[in-house]
Amino acid sequence: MTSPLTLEHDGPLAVITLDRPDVLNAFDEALTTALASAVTETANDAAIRAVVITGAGRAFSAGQDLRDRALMVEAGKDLHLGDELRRRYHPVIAAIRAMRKPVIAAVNGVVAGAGLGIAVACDVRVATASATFRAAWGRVGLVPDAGSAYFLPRLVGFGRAMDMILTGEPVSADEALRIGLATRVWPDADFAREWRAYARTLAAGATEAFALSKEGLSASWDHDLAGFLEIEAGLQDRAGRTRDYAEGVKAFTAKRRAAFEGR
Ligand code: T3D
Repeated sequence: MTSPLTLEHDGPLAVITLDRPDVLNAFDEALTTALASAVTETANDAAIRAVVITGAGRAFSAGQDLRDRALMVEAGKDLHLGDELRRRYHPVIAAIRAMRKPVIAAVNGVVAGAGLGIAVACDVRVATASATFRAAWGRVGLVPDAGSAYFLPRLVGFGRAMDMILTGEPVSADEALRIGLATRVWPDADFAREWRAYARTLAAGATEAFALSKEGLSASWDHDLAGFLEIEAGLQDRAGRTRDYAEGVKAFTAKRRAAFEGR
């Protein structure tokens, strides 16, 4: 059986490409299993210092494979979608958030449903100019899932997130950039080159400081200012003891570019 995704190593960068282009990279059982395993593998590989998730063809992902679900509905199966989420999607979301290296969603086309959930769980989203972001759940009678009701309002605000969810209308890449859903948009012809250059730069960065930064930003959601400032002090303590900090200050005084090892 062919794999529903590819995992490429480009030096310290790992590129996970969802690869079911005929169905816009919709998630069936095999794809969610393969994605969970690719995310875990890259998380555990110390040589990997940044991870890109993207899609083959004209979509990032159209979310859950609805053909699978239609077959189950037609067969009169008792559906337990909560269990499906717990078993197949939640481990992927948790692993992306726990990943101690930047995870970049390179949104190469349409992204919808649980595909949007995966994209908004990533640390940053970069998009091709023709990409569209769709909170498609309402149109099939579901609620936002794969963590999207958690991350989407934090990225774009409650009202904008609700508008996307209630209407299901596509949000263009330019609009996504304007509202903070994407942070960079490049023309379609340049997209593959640009996201790779961007991701390689992140992969050559101060990886441990990036991990601590991710920890700090995530913790800021759950603490008051006093509690958070204490967390910040602890994180900076740890960053200040890394080899990269020593290299960073030496490079600064020598007026040269720092050569970070990621630790
Ligand atoms: O476990 C659980 O069930 C948990 C629940 C998870 C939540 C979800 O993710 S629910 C699914 C949410 N996603 C959607 O509702 C999106 C469904 N797709 C669309 O609305 C449209 O395909 C798009 C707007 C994304 C793109 O439209 P368009 O016109 O560019 O392409 P298309 O012709 O609709 O799609 C191309 C092919 O991909 C087509 O197959 P065909 O006719 O060429 O053989 C289409 O059926 C297939 N496809 C698209 N999305 C899905 C899909 N096949 C299976 N599942 C899909 N989600």
